Amino acid sequence: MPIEKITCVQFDGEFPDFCYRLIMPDYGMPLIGTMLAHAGYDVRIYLEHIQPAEPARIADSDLLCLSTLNAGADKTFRFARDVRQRLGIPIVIGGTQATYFPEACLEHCDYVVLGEGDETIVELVDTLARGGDVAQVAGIAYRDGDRIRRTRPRPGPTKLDIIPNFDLIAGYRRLTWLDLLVQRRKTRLVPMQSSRGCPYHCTFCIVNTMFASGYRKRDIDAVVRDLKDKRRYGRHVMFVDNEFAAQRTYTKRLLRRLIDERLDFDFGVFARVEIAKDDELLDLMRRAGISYVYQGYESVQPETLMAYDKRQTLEQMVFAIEKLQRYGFDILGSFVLGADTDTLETIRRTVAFIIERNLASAYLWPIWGHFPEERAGYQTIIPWWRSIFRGWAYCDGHHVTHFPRLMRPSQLQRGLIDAYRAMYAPARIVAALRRGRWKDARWKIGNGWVWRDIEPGPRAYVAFLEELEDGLYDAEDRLREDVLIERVRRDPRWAFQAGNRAVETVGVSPLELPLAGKRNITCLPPNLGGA
Ligand code: B12
Ligand code: SF4
Repeated sequence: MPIEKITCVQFDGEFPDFCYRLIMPDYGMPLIGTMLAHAGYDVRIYLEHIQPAEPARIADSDLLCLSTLNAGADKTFRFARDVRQRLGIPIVIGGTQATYFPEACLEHCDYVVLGEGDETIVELVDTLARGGDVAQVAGIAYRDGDRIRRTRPRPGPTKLDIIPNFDLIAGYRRLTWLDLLVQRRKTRLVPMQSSRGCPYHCTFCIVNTMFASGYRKRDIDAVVRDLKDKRRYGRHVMFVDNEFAAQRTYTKRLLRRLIDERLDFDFGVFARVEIAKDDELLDLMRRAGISYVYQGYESVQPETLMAYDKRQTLEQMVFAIEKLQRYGFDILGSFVLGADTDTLETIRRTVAFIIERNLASAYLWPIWGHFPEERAGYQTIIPWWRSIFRGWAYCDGHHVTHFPRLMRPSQLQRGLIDAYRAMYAPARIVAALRRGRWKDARWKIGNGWVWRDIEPGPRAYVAFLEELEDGLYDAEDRLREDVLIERVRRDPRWAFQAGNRAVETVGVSPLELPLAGKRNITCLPPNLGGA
């Protein structure tokens, strides 16, 4: 089929999230668009929060490429359904949602690109354009009659040299303070990448299955060229690397180069607590312009840290916080709550820790348990019969989507709401100002503002959770799992059923997956076997 014009579209989640008042293109979609543009196609990219897709361009396209996280999936599917029905344009979906739930996507599109799509997308589109055999394209899934076929996996790229062209993004430009004010935006950030993947294997994190080819660094010249290219969009840059300093010798070389280049950026990075042991690294980070560090602390409870296989201790966390604060970094702490070892007391202790340690900001995520995460066998961190699935829109990191073992879902949900309120309370802002930490105060004001937009969703959801959990917990708020399993057997309506590649664990070849809905399970509970 002739392919000339390709339109790439990415929707936001259905509910407000922490990007709600942010202008920040994702790194993935523009990269995919750029690969296609380099291959000679006419590409336009629409990111919903920057500029919604223009109907005339959509109607004039030969192919649509969509990218979505879980939270935007329903919206993406509605759009894809509409385009298919009215215009019949072929559609490819890629990104996190597509990688883990290809069956769900293939109900609304023609091809799914699994995992890192940099090389796959060009090969797929070229193959379609010349009428070739898509079965030969590694790293995709597609419908073949009433079956879904996956082609052989494709390793992620080893060279990450391409500079994404942000000019392909409709309406994207450098914003002035006046623009931000008019659009009621908190700030704008430019994304950058210096590495992909992570050498660790935390059980709640998707990195090892999403970027399955392991930790890879980008050529330093490419990073510098990319930064110079992006300077025209602003000076606030976030490195989207999963772990910025996983190989410290490389990171130090990169930082020295950034210092030499005098690029005048303000950077933020994601980095583990180990960086605190290395003063030379911290000094270079400061001198290169890194002003804030997002650290995954995950839990203040040692058993939970062990269960997450985080490979860090509470003592290391405290050491890192003290050291990073001494160096003048703002710390954004991230915590994952609702593990089988967590109780209501864990939430209280987490909030106390955040306040006591004066973190500039913190993010509390309820476990999202439906990814097939475990290295061997793709087991989910939370078994499917303990999942709560009301729709993709709720899988956004703010709604509780599982039955915790030692507290009710509604208690966890309320605990999270109260925690955010406590963290961003006016008293905390005043306390930061009294300590002379203006930037700390600014984080709290900004995130407190966004939290006010986010809160109504999770708050309204509490009533749904209360109804759902009725009868499933004992007097001490412990989950009665046998009762839950019995109920799921009778009425699986709210249990997550869109499982896919974890079906491998029950012996179905991923190349011969039945269509979603027929045998869609993520793993088998011991006493549901064969049901
Ligand atoms: C950096 C980051 C952020 C930053 C920057 C976000 C941004 N706008 O860029 C911040 C901190 C602001 C953020 C915010 C949020 N994030 Co975030 N974030 C990440 C992180 C660490 C890296 C993302 C990244 O840029 N990777 C690098 C690029 C190159 O990879 P990529 O985007 O996946 O793209 C590749 C492939 O997916 C594929 N691909 C992607 N799209 C397409 C499209 C087509 C057609 C094709 C063929 C291929 C393809 O090819 C690309 C190149 O290989 C990921 C974790 C991860 N995935 O590793 C979480 C992650 C994406 N975030 C997550 C979440 C939940 C959020 C929030 C919703 C949290 C909240 N409630 O506020 C918000 C909102 C995000 C939004 N609206 O975009 C979740 C998503 C879960 C899910 N499956 O949906 C992740 C996976 C973390 C997690 N919990 O495990 N995030
Ligand atoms: S949580 Fe952080 S350290 Fe753990 S695997 Fe994910 S990116 Fe790596």
